[in-house]
Order: sequence, then structure tokens, then C-alpha cells
Amino acid sequence: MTREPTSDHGLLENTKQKTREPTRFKVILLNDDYTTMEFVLQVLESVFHKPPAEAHRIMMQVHTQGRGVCGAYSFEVAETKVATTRDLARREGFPLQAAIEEE
Ligand code: TYC
Repeated sequence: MTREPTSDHGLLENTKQKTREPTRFKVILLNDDYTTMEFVLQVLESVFHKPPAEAHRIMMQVHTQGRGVCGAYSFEVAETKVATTRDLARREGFPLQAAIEEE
């Protein structure tokens, strides 16, 4: 059986760009009645690299609205930040909780 050469076939299809943003995951901080505001500010500055004014804004949003977004990251980075936040809080005896949400 003979076939036509296919060298050309599919080239245009194959070079068409399929663009897709990489999936990002938001880290959400949750309010509670026991974690101190000072400790939350410390976490936002040290774990999430927020400047002091931004850390204060996020902390007050969590305090008044129950939750706030600390940032959006790859899944692995988001997971690590949640675990670090939890570990730092437990070490100080605070119940502070953080969660991951797909953007
Ligand atoms: N609600 C806490 C207080 O009044 C402060 C707080 C803010 C706790 C943000 C957790 O994620 C949080 N001490």
C-alpha cells in the first residue's frame, strides 16, 4: 500500500499555541477569637512577605469579615505556606487556621 508523504501535514496544527494560565491557589487566613493581632501580622510579614501596611489591612479584613486572602501561589507553595502558618501558630499555642482555595 502506498501513502502520500505526510511531512507537511499537521505542521500548522502542531504549532498552534494552546495558552493556559497555570492553576493558582489562594491561601486564605481564617479568623478566631484567640490568636493575637500581633502574631497574625508577624505571619503575614514573615511567611507571606507582606509589607507592614498590607499585612495590617489583611489582618483587619480577616478580623472583621472572617477571612482574607494572603496571596496566590502554585499548589506546592500554597501547601507549604499553610503548613508553616499552622506550625508557627501551634508552637505559640494559637488556633490560627489557613486554607487553600483554587482561584
Ligand atoms: N480576632 C483576633 C483577635 O481579636 C485577631 C485575628 C485576626 C485572629 C486575624 C486571626 O486570622 C486572624 N485577637
